[in-house]
Amino acid sequence: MDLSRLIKDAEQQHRPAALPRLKVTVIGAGGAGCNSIDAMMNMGIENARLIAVNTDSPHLNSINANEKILIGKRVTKGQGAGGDPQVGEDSAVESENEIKAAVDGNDIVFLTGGLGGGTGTGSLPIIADIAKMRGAMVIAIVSTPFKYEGETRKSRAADGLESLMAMTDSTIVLDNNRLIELAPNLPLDRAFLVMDTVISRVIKGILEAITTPTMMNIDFADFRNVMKLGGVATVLYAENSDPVRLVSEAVSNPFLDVDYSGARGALINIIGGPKLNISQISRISDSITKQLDNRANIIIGTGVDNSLGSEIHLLAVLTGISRNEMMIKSAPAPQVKLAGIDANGIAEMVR
Ligand SMILES: Nc1nc2c(ncn2[C@@H]2O[C@H](COP(=O)(O)OP(=O)(O)OP(=O)(O)O)[C@@H](O)[C@H]2O)c(=O)[nH]1
Ligand SMILES: [Mg+2]
Repeated sequence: MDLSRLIKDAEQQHRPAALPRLKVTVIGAGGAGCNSIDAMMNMGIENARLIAVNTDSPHLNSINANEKILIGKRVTKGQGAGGDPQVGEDSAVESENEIKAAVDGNDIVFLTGGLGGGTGTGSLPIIADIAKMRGAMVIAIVSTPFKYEGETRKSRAADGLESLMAMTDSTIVLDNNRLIELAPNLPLDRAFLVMDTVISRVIKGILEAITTPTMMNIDFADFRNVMKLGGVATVLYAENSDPVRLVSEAVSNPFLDVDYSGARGALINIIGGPKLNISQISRISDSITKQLDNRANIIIGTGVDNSLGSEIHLLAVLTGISRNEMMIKSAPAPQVKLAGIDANGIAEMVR
């Protein structure tokens, strides 16, 4: 059968479906969260309002955001939470009204921050609670500290993660330690920048998947189902022009050391240049879904970005991973040096 006529007609008739306009806000809390907001402002994220929240007034002044909220003015006097999550929590409670105003009327609120300090760790669960109470779907994307940062930060981060997971629809965890394995020679400031960029891309990728009319849109209701599975979520990400390499790069580099084959949901977003075709898309998505539980709820969104040429970007958010998988796979501290700085030096720098 000659399909050329049919394809020509179809191309002429192709109209991207009109999507309901979603109101989306991204809130970054604490030093790391505010730096990620700054990275998103640089990257340019459409369809979302970017808000920076901190107890640390000089840091808040130094970054770029659509809106800034200095929380806990009475509690911290603009001087930070000093690593105490209770102070972060009290600060969010003190500034409840400003937070309410920021999240009001939103369909989705993304929250981001680095767990292990005072402000982000303590305030994020409160902000999540406020956003949920006001009807938003709440997705957190947080990093967990480098092992070098010490046990205290690690246990603060673990407690913070528990509280946060109780308040969100989905909590995507990216482990800073994975950066050491992926790029062992990165200096610390660059490693944080990489993490800020990954966090920005994940949010941008999810947003594009649900708000930009493309070839295969992700329906908001489907998206909600995949994101509401509870447990832990993490991310596979790769950029390559060769589909086979793209997949192998992505599946070998999860941003959390978990056995993700038990993931009960996945949102797969594939963006390519104008030549991205159906057979490439189906090969890529099949290779990813093969790695997952066959009962997993999988949604696939694709899009064309003319600036990409032959490059393909693959983002997979894997949701509903049980916490047991996280404990089992938790690896011992890798014994590597970051750009000639020893472990104590890094712990010092981060403090
Ligand atoms: N992605 C990213 N992570 C960072 C950055 N700076 C620190 N972190 C990580 O985030 C954790 C929390 O640090 P901060 O965000 O500085 O802490 P905070 O929430 O501001 O808390 P206080 O300063 O105690 O009020 C650290 O333990 C690091 O693992 C950054 O610039 N980007
Ligand atoms: Mg701080």
